[in-house]
Amino acid sequence: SIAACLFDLDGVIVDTAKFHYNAWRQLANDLGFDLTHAQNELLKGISRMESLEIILALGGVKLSEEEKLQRATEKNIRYLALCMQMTPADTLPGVRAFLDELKHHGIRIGLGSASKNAKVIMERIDMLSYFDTIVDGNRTTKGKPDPQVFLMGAADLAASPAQCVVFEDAVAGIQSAKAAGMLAVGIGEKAILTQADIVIPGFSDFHFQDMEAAFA
Ligand code: B16
Ligand code: MG
Repeated sequence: SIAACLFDLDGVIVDTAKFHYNAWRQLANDLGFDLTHAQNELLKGISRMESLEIILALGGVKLSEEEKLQRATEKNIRYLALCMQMTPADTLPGVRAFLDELKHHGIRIGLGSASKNAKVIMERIDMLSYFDTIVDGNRTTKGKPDPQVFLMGAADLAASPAQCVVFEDAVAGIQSAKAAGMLAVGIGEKAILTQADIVIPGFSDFHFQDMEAAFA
């Protein structure tokens, strides 16, 4: 039976992807090229420095290690400024109600995010109190699709991988969950999240009973 649920942050609990895109696009523009929406899709769930490498490769730009750090810091300052405009109302539809249902059924709740900004964002949208553990980019040494982030979450919650359900919007995140031996719910489109056990468009029409039925 299901003992714990592990949630990705960006694209599952809150839509910070649009802020990442804004800030990465500004960085690309500063370097003389543009970043398309489709290119931005490649960055979902990928760590900050890995994302920067992908963007620089797309633009055919080479930077020194020092300049990479400088640009990544600038990007993060811009990103955080955009995030600070958020309020609890920016939590994605149905998320709070679903977490309430999990609590009611005694399911333990964890966050598994690649972001180093996870805590400050969760604070901003008033979500910290729901979570029994937070695994973020400050704790992990291997990014998604490596299973580390979700295995750490399961260990924190004293749940075996097979008892965990992961909610993820990124291909790399679904791969991470499956590599961890967990059940994976994709948030988004079936055609993209092909390795997920089930795919739902969001939490508006998804309840504890639906999860139980899917994994009975
Ligand atoms: P930061 P998630 C990921 O968050 C984002 O999807 C990804 O676009 C971002 O580059 C990564 O966090 C690192 O974020 O720059 O804030 O450390 O989807 O794993 O919650
Ligand atoms: Mg995500």
